[in-house]
Amino acid sequence: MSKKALITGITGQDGSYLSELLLSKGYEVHGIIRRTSTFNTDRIEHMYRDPHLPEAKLFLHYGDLTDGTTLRRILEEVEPNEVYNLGAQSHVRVSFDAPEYTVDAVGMGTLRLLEALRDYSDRTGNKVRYYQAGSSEMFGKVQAVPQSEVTPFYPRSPYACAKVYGHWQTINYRESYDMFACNGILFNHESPRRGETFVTRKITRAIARIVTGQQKKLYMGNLDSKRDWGYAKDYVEAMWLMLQQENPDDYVIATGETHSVKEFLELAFGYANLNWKDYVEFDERYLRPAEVDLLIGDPSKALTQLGWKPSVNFNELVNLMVEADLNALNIYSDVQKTPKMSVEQAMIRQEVVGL
Ligand code: NDP
Ligand code: GDR
Repeated sequence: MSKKALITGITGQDGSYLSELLLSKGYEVHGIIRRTSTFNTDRIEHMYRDPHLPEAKLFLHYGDLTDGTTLRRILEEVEPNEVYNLGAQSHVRVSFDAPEYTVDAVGMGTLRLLEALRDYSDRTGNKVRYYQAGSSEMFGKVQAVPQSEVTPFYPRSPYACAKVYGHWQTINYRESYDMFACNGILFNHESPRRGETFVTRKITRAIARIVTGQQKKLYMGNLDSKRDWGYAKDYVEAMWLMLQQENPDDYVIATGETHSVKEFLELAFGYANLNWKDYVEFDERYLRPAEVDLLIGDPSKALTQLGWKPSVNFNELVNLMVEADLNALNIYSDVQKTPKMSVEQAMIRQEVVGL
C-alpha cells in the first residue's frame, strides 16, 4: 500500500513541488484547495489525472484553514500517514493590510489542524506525521547572525507573529500528545513558480516584460534588506526528510549565504544585459511598517542530521528564474500577450476544479 500525504496549500509554490516529489516517491497525494472565482490550480494541473482512472494519484478536496469542520472531514476521508501544513496568507506586506485574516489562516489555522489531527489519532489510533511550515520571518529583528534553531524569535509583522504561534503550538502538541510534529524554519526560497508579488519573481518577471516591450519601469520598496535565498525544489525535499526521521524535531533550512535586494537586481538585470538603475523606481507603497533587515541561516543541523544540502546557489537561482520568465514570454504570440491555453489544458482545468 502506498503512503498517503495530505497537503494544505497544494496550489502554492511549495505545494506543487512537494506534490511532484511525493508522487515520484510513490505516494498518493491529497491536497486541500479553496473555492475561488478564478482558477488557482495552474501549478498542479500537469500532475492531475482523471480520478476515475486507476493511475490517478493526486486528489483534491475543497476546504480552508479557517474552516475546522472541513479539515476534520477531509482527515477522516483521506486517512493520511503524513500531513504537510503549507497553507497560508504568506505575503508579509499584505499581512499588515489584512492582519486578522492572516492570523486566522496562519495561526488559528495551524491550531485547527493540530486539534483535528489529535482527535483523529485518538479515535482511530492512527499515528500521523505532521510538518509545520515555519519561516525565517520569525527571527525578525536581528538578535544574532547567522540564525539557527536556538536563536530567539522577534517577529516584525502580523504574518510572522502568527507563524511564531504556529511554531510553538506545534511543539506543544508534540510534547503534550506525543505527536510526531516537526517545525521547518525555512528561509526564503524561490523558483519560476514563485508568486508574482514576491520580490524575486517581481523582478525576473519585470525583466522579461521590459525585454519584450511590455513594461517600462519597475516600482519597488526597500532595496537594502538582505535575504538568504534558496531554491524551492531543494527546500521541499527537506520537509519530506524531516518526516522520515526516527524522532520529530525542528530544523533551519537555508543556504548560509545572504544577499541584498539590490544585489538580486544587479545580477538579474545583468543576465538580460540591462542596467537595473535605468528601470527601477522607488514607490513607498512597497515599504513595510516594520522591516526585517538581515536574514542569514545556519543550516548545520539539517546538513548533519537530515543529510540535506542545497543544490542551487544564488547565481544559479537568479539565472534560472530570469531564463524561465524570458522563455515563458517567448511562447506567446506577438499579437496576443496573454498565454494561450490548449484545449487539453482547459479540459484538465475543468476536471481539477470539478463540480
Ligand atoms: P504560496 O503563497 O505560494 O502558497 C500559499 C498556499 O496556501 C496556496 O495554495 C494558497 O491557496 C493556500 N492558502 C491561502 N490561504 C489559505 C487558507 N485560508 N486555507 C487554506 N489554504 C490557504 O506560499 P509558498 O508555497 O511560498 O509557501 C508555503 C508555506 O511555507 C506557507 O505557509 C509560507 O508561509 C511558508 N514559507 C514560505 C517561504 C518561502 O520563501 N516561500 C519561507 C518560509 C515559510 P490559493 O492558491 O487558493 O491562494
Ligand atoms: P519576504 O519576501 O517578506 O522575505 O517573505 P518578499 O519577497 O516579499 O520581500 C523580500 C524583501 O524585499 C523587499 N522589497 C520588496 N518586496 C516585495 N514583495 N515587493 C517589492 O516591490 C519590494 N521592494 C523591496 C521587502 O521589503 C523585503 O525586505 C517571504 C514570504 O515567502 C514569506 O511567506 C516567507 O515566510 C519568507 O519569505 C521567509
